Amino acid sequence: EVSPSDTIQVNQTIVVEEGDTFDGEGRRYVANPDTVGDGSQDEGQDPVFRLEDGATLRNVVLGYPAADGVHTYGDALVENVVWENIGEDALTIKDNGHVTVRGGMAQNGDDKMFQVNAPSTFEILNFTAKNAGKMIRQNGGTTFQTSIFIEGSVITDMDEAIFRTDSNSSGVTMTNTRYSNVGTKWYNVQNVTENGN
Ligand code: DGU
Ligand code: CA
Ligand code: CA
Ligand code: CA
Repeated sequence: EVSPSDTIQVNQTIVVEEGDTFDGEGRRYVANPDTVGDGSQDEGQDPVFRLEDGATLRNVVLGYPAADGVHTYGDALVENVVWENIGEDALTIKDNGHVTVRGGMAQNGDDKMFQVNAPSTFEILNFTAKNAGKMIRQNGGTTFQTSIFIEGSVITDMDEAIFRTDSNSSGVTMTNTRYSNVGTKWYNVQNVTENGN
């Protein structure tokens, strides 16, 4: 049985090893601000979770402070994960891979929600994204290719954009998604496909 008091303070990044699954069973995880990160806009905070290639993270609530959120190294599945208060950012693609975020919600980010720092396919399915600077940002000045797929999601209150990139080769396909108040929506994105939004 999981009760609302099940909040776990993380003193050191939790590493989900290659091919492994971490199931939080609905528990809330918060960063120790002194050792992991205080969830401010300071760069260089540690993530709460680090997902190695082929790892799955599911049924986790990331509470305040969420430090640098979740880092992925390769293929990853992030399922039914809720960010109650985004830290420096919510999730970063740190190494090449196919990353899927399915179900769950993220809200209240001062700047970025999802940060893409490596060539990737990034699928966001049945997700709720609320109140941030931008939902997805490919690392500024980078020209690698990332292919974004957003489907069956709800996106509200982005100051700047849903997706911002500086890469001419990156693109987004958004399908059956509801959105409002998302700024420029596609900020410098050269390849956009939309269906049923
Ligand atoms: O160029 O790489 O904000 O991963 C500066 C840095 C910066 C990253 C990014 C992130 O863009 O630290 O959080
Ligand atoms: Ca950052
Ligand atoms: Ca925050
Ligand atoms: Ca970051």
